Amino acid sequence: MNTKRIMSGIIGVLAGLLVAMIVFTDFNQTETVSSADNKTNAEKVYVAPGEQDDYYMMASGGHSGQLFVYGLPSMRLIRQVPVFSPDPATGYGFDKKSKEMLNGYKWGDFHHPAISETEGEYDGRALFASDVGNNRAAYVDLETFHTTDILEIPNISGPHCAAFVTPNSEYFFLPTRFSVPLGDEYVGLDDFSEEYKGVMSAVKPDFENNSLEIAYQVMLPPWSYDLSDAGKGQSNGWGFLSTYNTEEATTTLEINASQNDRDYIVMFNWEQISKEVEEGNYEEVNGVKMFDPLEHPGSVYLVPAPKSPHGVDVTPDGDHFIASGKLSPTTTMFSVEKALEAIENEDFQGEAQGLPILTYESVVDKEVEVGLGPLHTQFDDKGNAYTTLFIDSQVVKWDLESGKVIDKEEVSYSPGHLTAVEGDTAAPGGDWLVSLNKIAKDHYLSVGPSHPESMDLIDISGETIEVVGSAPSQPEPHYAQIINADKINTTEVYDKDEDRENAVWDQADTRIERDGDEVHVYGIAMRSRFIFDADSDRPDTVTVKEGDTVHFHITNTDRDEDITHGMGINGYNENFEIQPGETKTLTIEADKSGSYPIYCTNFCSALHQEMTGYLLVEPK
Ligand code: RUQ
Ligand code: CUA
Repeated sequence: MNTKRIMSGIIGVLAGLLVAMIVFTDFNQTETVSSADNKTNAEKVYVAPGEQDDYYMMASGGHSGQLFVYGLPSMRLIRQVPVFSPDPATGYGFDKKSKEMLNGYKWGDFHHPAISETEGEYDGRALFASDVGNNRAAYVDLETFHTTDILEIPNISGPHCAAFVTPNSEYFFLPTRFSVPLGDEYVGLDDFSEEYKGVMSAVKPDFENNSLEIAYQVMLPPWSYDLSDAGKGQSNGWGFLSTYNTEEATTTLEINASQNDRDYIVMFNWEQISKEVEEGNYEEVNGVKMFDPLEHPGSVYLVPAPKSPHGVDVTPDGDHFIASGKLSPTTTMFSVEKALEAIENEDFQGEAQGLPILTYESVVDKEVEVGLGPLHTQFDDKGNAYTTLFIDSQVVKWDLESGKVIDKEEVSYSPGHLTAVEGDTAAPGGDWLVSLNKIAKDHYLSVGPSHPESMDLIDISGETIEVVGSAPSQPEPHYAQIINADKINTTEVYDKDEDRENAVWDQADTRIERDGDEVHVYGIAMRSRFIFDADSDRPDTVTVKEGDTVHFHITNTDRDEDITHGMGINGYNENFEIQPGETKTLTIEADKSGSYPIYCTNFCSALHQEMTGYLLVEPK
């Protein structure tokens, strides 16, 4: 944007404010009306320089593999947090720890973030992520906004349904979109229905160590599992998954997976399954405890749902679950109470792949005619639901009690998910909602044949709903969660006293040690120099021999907020950042001789440009 535009933008906003002040000033009573209802749209979303947003929006970055953190209501992009893919700016995937975590993977496909919960509400401790591309789960620590653990999960194939967390973060579940033969074996597609399985994993977070482990897996029929949600309130202990391709088609799914009028919502009792697994009711597959609901019946049931349901969402009170049939004009609300009753009375209309199907009429509460292409639903604090209509390019507000549509708002265009303030918890907010749109078309300045995705900010505080802001987003916001900013407590500087390998705090302790052809550099980065060996004439130079392996263990000894240093090695294709008080290790093979400048890549002081050194590699 050029200065002229910025100026005219600012003038526009100021003019808007002025008009608003005049319009909303009641001159008779000389009192300014300041209620939120009367604010102009510009005022509602304006966060002045230096002021902070009320909410964090944590948005999945789809096939970028990363997490995007926005502030709301300003929609400013605050941070990109690398999760499943390398990130050269921060050196994620370059330094030892993150390189080991990524384990050679070049990309990930991050679909649905899940913030950890306590008693059904976000607690701001961690965010869990799932990778549809390479079957992984990640732990993002919300104190540092760093990915602290990545778990590679065997036996699964595209955990799209994930992640969804249980109300007290006992587990999060990763059901899969694709089915594959159990145990990663080759089996031809002619044997699909018998030999392929859709496996769901239960992952247990460890909040002490910021890490993850697989608790067990559940073997499900060879269908595609699409979205899921955990029960709460009276449905606590249960999970709900949507399915498609219950036809078990193995080719041209576009046609073949849309034959049946009904697919299913899978209800599974995770509390019971966890107990059964504890009692030893499992088989081991690839080192993981695999639970088979056919061998141990009574924990998995099917609920018929209209044609190819996509989203399934549990209401804040936990009394209902809502399935949106992407190929039907309705969204269907089911009663948890009726479902539990049907299970109790064995009120089944049949079975599929050995699993009992509850009688539709016994479980359905109502079918709501929301519009075309309903995908996902969120909630507010006033008993309303909000559903995206992919085909109609709208968000619809409807009343949970009566099922009546209250308002519809156009969005640009083709919304997939939507996210309201804490809108999937037991205690939703009720002021903002963001529609995460798949197509932007003409919405922003053109950048060629492919455009960014778009997000529309919707004010839901009144009776009717209104788009009041918009921002482009990077590929691809599958889902996002909005959390109250005061629930996030970040660390500003890494703890100096924590027990940490290879940290050097005292300049006198900096040194370069050689062990055969392994060289260890115990160094410091500080404003505005590198110290690799304080005793040397040139403390900022590292001299090694061609063929050596060099380990740079660097501690950033600056303990002031936001003084991050980077260390790039010119011509060696390496760069990583070290945040205040942090220690990181970078290992390189010194396989080419020559003189290579080292420089700080993160602007850190007036003498940042002077923060340099050399890596000298003597020829063999
Ligand atoms: S899905 S657009 Cu990957 Cu979340 Cu519904
Ligand atoms: Cu350190 Cu720039």
